[in-house]
Amino acid sequence: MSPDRISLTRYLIEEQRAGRIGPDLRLLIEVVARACKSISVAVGKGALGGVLGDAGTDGGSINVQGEAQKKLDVLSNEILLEANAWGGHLAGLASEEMEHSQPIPDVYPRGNYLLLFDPLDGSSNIDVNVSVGTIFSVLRCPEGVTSPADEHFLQPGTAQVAAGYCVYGPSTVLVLTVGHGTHFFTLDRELGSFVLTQREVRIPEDTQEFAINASNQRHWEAPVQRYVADLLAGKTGPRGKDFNMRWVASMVADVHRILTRGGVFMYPLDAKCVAKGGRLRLMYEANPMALLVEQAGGAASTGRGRILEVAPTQLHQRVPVFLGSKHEVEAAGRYHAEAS
Ligand code: AFP
Repeated sequence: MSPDRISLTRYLIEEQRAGRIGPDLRLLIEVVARACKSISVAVGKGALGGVLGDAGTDGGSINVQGEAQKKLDVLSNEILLEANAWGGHLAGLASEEMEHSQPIPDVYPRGNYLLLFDPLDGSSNIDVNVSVGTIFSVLRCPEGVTSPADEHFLQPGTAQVAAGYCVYGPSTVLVLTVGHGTHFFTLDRELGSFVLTQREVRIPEDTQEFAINASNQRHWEAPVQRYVADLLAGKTGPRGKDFNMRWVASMVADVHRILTRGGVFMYPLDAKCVAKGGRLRLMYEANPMALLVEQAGGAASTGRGRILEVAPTQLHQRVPVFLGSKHEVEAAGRYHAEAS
């Protein structure tokens, strides 16, 4: 590898040498990255891999979220569980695909970290060949806890020691923060290694692009109705500029676009999901994405407060999400404040 190409391994060794991460966290991130490479290969096979379509027998399989499980959801979850079991860096893990968290099996040594993940986010897009991804969040296992249970995972997003995602798109990109900036690592498929391709990503504070599932418009709360209506009013409206819209319906793809060129991503409360608290899960979707976005100079809000400061009460709880370009997220917050 030429001297100016910095691999993920070298980046993590340099972070450890600088005292910003310890050896166990370095190992954890390497193991997760290796698992993401395996998932990338499985996703990349598409129809040739025999892994498209719904999991389970003819009736399909429903996960703990009450959502249809895809074969790749199950495979990705298994890849992450197996990769992280034996290393001695983790005390336990939690997954969107598992009702409860799992302590590391007794046959292996346990470490001081907790790993939470959505093994394959955007899985409704798999069968139509649209980008999907893996999202992960790392917490410390509370002092003195040797066999962590669900309640030990219920820490606010500010407690995350690392967070990231891997987007399986035209290229496979691992996006990572260990609390010192957000960085992109692109998978070199020939060498099989992640290469640092963008250090210290910065999200523009202003944008003319928003992302929301507009089919829910009639279900939104009043402040969101007004906020989006003003975006749509464009140059002649109160915002005085035209806006563009994107909606991939894979959070990792939408967030990656925003980290790359700015924008605001919204999954607000709506009449369909208000009883559940929102659509997106706090612990392994909103929190890791919020840390990545804030580390890149953006903002991440529930509309009524900072996502990273939400005090979790349930492992799979959901929250409304507004994240991306700082000034636009703040604007959405003002519409909520005025309404209340
Ligand atoms: P799936 O993993 O079930 O496809 O859900 C993806 C997701 O959690 C998130 O990645 C998207 O932003 C959001 O749901 C899309 O929701 P809609 O399908 O309601 O647009």
